[in-house]
Amino acid sequence: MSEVVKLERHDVIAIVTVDSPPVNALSAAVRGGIFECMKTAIADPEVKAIVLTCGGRTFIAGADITEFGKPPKPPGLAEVLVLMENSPKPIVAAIHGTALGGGLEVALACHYRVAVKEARLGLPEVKLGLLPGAGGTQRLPRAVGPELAVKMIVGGDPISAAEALKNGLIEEIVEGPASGGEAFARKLVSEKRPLRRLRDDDSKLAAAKADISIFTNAVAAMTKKARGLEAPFAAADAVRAAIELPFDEGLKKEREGFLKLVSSDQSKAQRYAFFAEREASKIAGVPDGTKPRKVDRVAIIGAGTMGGGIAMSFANAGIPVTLIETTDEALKRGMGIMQKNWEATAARGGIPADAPAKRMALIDGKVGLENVKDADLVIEAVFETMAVKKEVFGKLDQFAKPGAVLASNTSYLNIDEIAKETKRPQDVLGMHFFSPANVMKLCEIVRADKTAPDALSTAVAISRKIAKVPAVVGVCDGFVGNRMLAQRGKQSEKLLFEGALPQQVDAVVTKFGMPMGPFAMSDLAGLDIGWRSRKDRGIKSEIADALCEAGRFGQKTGKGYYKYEGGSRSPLSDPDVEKVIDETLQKLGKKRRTVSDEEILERMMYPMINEGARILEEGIAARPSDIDVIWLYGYGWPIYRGGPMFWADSVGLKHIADRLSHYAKETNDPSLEPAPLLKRLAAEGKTFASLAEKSKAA
Ligand code: 3H9
Repeated sequence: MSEVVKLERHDVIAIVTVDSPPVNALSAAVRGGIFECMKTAIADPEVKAIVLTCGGRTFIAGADITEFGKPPKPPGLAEVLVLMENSPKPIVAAIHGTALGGGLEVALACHYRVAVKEARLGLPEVKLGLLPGAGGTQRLPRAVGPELAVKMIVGGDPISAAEALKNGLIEEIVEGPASGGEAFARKLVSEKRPLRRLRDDDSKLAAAKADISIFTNAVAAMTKKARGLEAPFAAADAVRAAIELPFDEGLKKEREGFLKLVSSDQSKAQRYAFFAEREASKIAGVPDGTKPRKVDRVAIIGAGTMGGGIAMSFANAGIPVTLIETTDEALKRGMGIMQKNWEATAARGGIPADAPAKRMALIDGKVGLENVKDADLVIEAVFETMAVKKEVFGKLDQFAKPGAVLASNTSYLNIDEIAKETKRPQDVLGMHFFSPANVMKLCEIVRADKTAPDALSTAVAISRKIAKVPAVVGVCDGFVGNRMLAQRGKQSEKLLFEGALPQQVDAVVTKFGMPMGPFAMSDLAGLDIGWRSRKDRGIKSEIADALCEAGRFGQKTGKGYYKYEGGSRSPLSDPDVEKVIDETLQKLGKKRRTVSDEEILERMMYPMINEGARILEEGIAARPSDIDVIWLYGYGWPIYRGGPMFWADSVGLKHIADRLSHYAKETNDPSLEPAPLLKRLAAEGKTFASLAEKSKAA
């Protein structure tokens, strides 16, 4: 018996219950508790079978991630699992919630597994830059065959109890975990069923042993999107060892792989991102115990690209939506696009065949703003100009029910100003979704001057409910993400005037791990938008202007900074663009110089980090990790680099500050001078992470 693991005996059945909130992670205390309880139950002559189950909301959710990188404490998980697998009495894992990582590995070392129908089972270690390190890569292929094992281990996504049953990962679906586990254990005893040790059962490996392409094809399919990541490949190697080596040797290979990854920079960054994401949903400055308001129905204003994508996100989570447009025609168009999108996903097997109809049934299309009246949350996604937004919020004030949260999906406008159009500024905030809104995970939640704490926590809670990652930010032009991106945009444009080509800049940025470079991104967004806005404001950007004057508006015209052939979206370098650049520079009397890749990388990243420092100083973001979350989930920052502020710490703030000063002088751009916060941290030899430690201590 221990604080977190208890042993009870119901005549011949011993029940071992782990109860270590919040997620029963395998801390040293939990490992020790399981070890002692199992030893006692095995030694008890009255006990004929043992059930391992968990209290609280879930079965064991894995190793305790906070212990990684610290000196190991006994007993090791491997030692606990050897004791369990070698038990002469059958052990049944009874699963509810999520059996993940080390949690599923514990279950795999049991002789039998049962689960409730809502349970999910998986080995998500790759998402933390790791591989399963307690036998998962050796036992799971023996339980379900190498193809599904590769999908689960290299891909990292869990499977449902139904899929686990179909593939032999569990024996039965039960009603309640403890009662179902106990009933199953009694059946084992009365039927005198033999012990099933996965380590001794190679039957499901036979096909891949005869033809390794079964394994290699599965790996190729799962690593297609693993660019730059180490863990998926190392995890695949460990599964290969299950097929090619005896169990104990495979286990050794797995251990070596795990130890290498656990100390790698990539895994450190990915573990940081895991906690940063969770930290971001804790709102700084909101009193403990603030309860979110109830949200049973959402109204979305505007059925365009953003509004439609946001509506889909809510319907995907089963939340009813009133989708509002100004005309029947616009509404019909928006609804048609959503239906088509869902049908395409269903055709690819991404959602069940009946899901599109079910989700469409959750969306009630209406014409007229008065239809917001039943909504608990209203999200405005209309044209991005202040005048239009103000008009909409003025009307919302008349029609929305008291206490409804009123959100704007603006990507840069001032929410304080928008809130003034209502008599209830305490209910107004920003919810900035990213395009395509049904895919991108980030939601910047903009806290305005008068936003009430419970309105803010409603927006955070509902974002999590629709599987988005919320990050709370303050009011400023472009909020956190776009404000930082603007600094990169400024530099990328300047680099063209100095001698770099779009393809060179983009190659450096994508090699770093971003999904797209700034010029390919501009081509995707359309160059004409900026061109028109520059004309309105009387501003010039000679190269971009020349491209637009030549009808090169980006992907939509098949030409922009690149050319696109045969309707393809793949950018191809275009000598004509180089010509436009050369001619423009000649006109301006400028000479091209060779710009190194190193300079490009520094000028793409450091000014963004500098802006991040200003954002922290102004309190627009509460924590450096919130900025990282924004970049990870809104802009495709490579997860294995943790986020811009985390990455900056690894580069060294002094180096970054020095280089910024250098470029400020070299390019005659005082805006590149290091921000006071960056300067101070650099001078003190500190990191951005040190700020988070300080705010936690406060
Ligand atoms: C592993 O197992 C390696 C082995 O193969 C090898 C061993 C040798 N550890 O997400 P939530 C905290 S690697 C420590 O908000 P939900 C989390 O930080 C591990 N803490 O809840 C949060 O704390 P706070 C493989 C953990 O209901 C609180 O629990 N396993 C861990 O939305 C609630 O979390 C995984 O990768 C942990 N393992 O989702 C699973 N897990 O309240 C990781 C959670 O202070 N976990 N916490 O912010 C998850 O995916 C989700 O947490 C889960 C619950 C689905 C379980």
